[in-house]
Amino acid sequence: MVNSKYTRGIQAANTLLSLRLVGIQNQSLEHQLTQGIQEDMKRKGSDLTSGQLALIILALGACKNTDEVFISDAHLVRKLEEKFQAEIENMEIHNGNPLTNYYQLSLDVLALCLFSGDYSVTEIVDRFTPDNKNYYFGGHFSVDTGAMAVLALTCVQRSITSGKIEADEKDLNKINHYRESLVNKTLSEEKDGLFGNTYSTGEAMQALFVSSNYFENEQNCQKTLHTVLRNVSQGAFRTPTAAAQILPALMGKTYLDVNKDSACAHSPDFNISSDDPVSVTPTASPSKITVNYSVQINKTYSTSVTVKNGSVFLDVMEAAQKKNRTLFCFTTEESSWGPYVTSVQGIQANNNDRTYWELLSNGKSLSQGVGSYVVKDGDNLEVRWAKY
Ligand code: CBY
Repeated sequence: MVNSKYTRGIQAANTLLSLRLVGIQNQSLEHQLTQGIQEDMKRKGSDLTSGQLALIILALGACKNTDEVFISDAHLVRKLEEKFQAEIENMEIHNGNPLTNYYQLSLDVLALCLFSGDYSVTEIVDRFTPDNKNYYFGGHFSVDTGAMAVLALTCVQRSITSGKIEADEKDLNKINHYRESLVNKTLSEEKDGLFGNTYSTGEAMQALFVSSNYFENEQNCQKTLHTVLRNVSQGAFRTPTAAAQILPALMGKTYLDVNKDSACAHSPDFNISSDDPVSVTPTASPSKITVNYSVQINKTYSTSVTVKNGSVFLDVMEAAQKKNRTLFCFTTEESSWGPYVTSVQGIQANNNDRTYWELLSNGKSLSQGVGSYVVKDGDNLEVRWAKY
């Protein structure tokens, strides 16, 4: 994160939030990241999604610093209230589907809650019931989404109990019940110490810190730490966003610590090592590899391409596109996790219809995007027109 060149866009917000929460003090980097965020805001204007704006507020407002002036001068909280409202309106028109997703709606509620924005508790009680379809992708519970909702609901619950906002006893009870239910769903996704997969575990840990006693058990704690640290050494958290999303949990912090009155943490002993993680690419392997690539809509269109060893999924898509533009053309959009495939053969993913292009290898859905998944010789790669 510290050495990364990604000091712009939403990656910068993720990074800044994480560094501030764990108390890594590096003024020139913080300055660079703040600048990057502000430039991105200017460039995108009102095109920022609600969750992106929420993340920016959390990052800029984290741990008592001078960027707070910018938050109020630029009326960021009021703008977020409007974007949150637009999400709700979209759900009303489009069969309960928000403009973005529930991970972002949860970030919205969290930021509004922590930065004294206006939101309706009744609205939240209506929208965040644990059986809401937006917690599920393809019928499967999204741990990232559930965890972010637990953090948001915990903040709201604390605001009610401390008297910061008013609410019915009934609503408070419901919120507590939702938290409990979402925590149980998260716990039931535990495997080998991870919750969901490698990349949702950091957020699940945060949710469990604030809403369960799971990690008070030393064995549970050791198991999760052991697996996460093994993944770290295998390079799983090489991308800045992946690193930013696991670090707070490893340091025992949560996004709810963002508006503690004092600076969040002082970690003078924090040792920033600039060593590269162990390389995962085997050394003695051919310099070129061949993989199968197919696009599945109703029909399957297949080809075979040869790429350099160490190539990622995106390189394969580009090679296939070069061979046959009609069948294999595609477009991408930048996301904090790298490129996101928005269309193939001109067919566009659409949140209102819950459609997207799913990535698979050998029939298994991937847990990394096209810019990170390193392909192996003989892989059967597929992009499939799917519903979530
Ligand atoms: N962030 C967001 O808005 C994204 C929220 C998130 C829950 C996110 C995972 C979690 C996170 N920490 O950010 C999410 N993914 C969502 C909501 C979605 C849906 C996007 C559409 C929408 N309604 O907003 C959707 C379509 C279900 C989806 N993710 C698809 C995919 C696939 C992308 C393929 C493509 N077309 O490019 C893919 C690759 C799964 C697949 N096999 O097809 C995918 N997601 C993955 C792997 C991931 C993980 C990325 C991990 C990594 N190392 O790259 C993820 C962390 C994330 C990003 N998705 Co989605 C989940 C995980 O595996 N733990 C807020 C914003 C401000 O930044």
